[in-house]
Amino acid sequence: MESLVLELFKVRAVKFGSFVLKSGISSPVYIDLRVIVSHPILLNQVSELLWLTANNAGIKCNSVCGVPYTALPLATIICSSKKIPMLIRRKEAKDYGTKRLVEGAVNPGETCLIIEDVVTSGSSVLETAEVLCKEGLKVTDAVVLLDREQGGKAILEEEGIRLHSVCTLSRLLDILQVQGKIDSEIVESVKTFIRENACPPVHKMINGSTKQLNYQPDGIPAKKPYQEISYGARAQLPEIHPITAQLFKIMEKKETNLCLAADVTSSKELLQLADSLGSEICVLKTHVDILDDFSPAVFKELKAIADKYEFLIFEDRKFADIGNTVKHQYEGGIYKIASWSDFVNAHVVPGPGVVKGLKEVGLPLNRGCLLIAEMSTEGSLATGEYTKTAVKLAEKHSDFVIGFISSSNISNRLDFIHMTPGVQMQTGADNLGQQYLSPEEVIHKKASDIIIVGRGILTAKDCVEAARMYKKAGWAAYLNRLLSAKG
Ligand code: S5P
Repeated sequence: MESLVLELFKVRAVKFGSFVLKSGISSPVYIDLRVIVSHPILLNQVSELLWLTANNAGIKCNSVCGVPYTALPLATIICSSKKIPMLIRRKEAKDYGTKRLVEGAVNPGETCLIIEDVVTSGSSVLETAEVLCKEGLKVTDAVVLLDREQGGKAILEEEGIRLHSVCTLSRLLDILQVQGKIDSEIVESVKTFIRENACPPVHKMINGSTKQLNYQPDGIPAKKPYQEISYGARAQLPEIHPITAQLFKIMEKKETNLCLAADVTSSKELLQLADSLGSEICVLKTHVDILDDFSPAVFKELKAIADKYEFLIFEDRKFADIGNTVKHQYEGGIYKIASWSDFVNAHVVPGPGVVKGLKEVGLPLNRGCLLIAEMSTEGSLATGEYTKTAVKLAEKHSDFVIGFISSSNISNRLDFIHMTPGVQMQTGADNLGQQYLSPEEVIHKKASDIIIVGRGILTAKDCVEAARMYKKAGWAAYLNRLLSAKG
């Protein structure tokens, strides 16, 4: 056990320090066992220990299923070396074909053992058990490499699943302290964190009705309020999307949270604007279909200007069709948006299909997408449940969705970015339903991250001067927000 723990520490699968989790909570320990796939000896050792733990507990099973994704290779090694049939749980059913949620030979009535890397609240094990049970399988036991001792064992027990762990977090801390890798102060801070963040019991019946789930998807209960940290710190969040990380870094470096809505109809004007306002902005938003003289060369040039001044390009295409159609609209046609736009946006009115379609094109290109959760216009229907559904959809697809178009902060997840249109110094409205709030209101009061400004800059006598003013106002509002958060 000691050698295993030391090895996990050495490969940085367990880290100590200050880590802001997606939920906004600051944790003194960070466990990421995904890294072990790069260490084949360790991978085999972990698989062997998981199996040994199952044997010592006298578990009998007909098949083994690893909780996706980290435990998949572990289950594969166990099944291959011990000659046991494996089952693979899909995270999402395929859109076509068999639509199966479990791959492999499912024989109803048989018992399947679940393998997991880390258990916090037990929610991932429960989700997998739920899917297996729906297929008629029995799940009585789960084996985990590391139990964080935050209540997962008791929660699973309540659902009739015994949890066996190779190692617990307190054992791991003891070993590392004895071996001189961490001091007593770290041990105490981690133990306090674990105590204070124990998960409340879950009332979810895997074989029957579902009562209310009162834990967060990442297993950390949302006890503590939203934590305010800088754009720069958010760029460093674990598992943040590369586009969001890049954007936060640009914002911090250039001290700007201004996105220019470059709503002009000539390419020449677009390029001139990009060149003269490039140093004031973090994002340039386009509506490619309002250009009278579009040509692919223009966007090559725009990309070069974006690189020169360090800003991202956001095509405000507002996709809103079935997955198959938006895929073509994003990738093809005359505009070939995916080839030049760092991120795009989509309405959620068609449901998850629109995100899945865009993702098929955008994910391999490392692009991102904002979901339109609220709109700035009078009488907008994007409110209440609609907005909440957009947030849930974003959480489910956070490998591609980077945040929201919204009038305020609608998700506590610090890795999501909020961009707000309808911003002018002079609050009010235009004659077509657009409504305006001030940068201070949007960034400080409503805790959004980026102001999107079009006519406030474009119709000014001096666009550069106006952009500087909005940049300054947006940044001052952000500093005010950080200050108020400090108390
Ligand atoms: O709800 C919205 C969403 C967007 S993306 N309201 C908006 O106004 N927008 C866009 O923001 C709109 O398409 C336009 O490009 C920009 C606002 O422009 P302005 O001239 O009113 O500042």
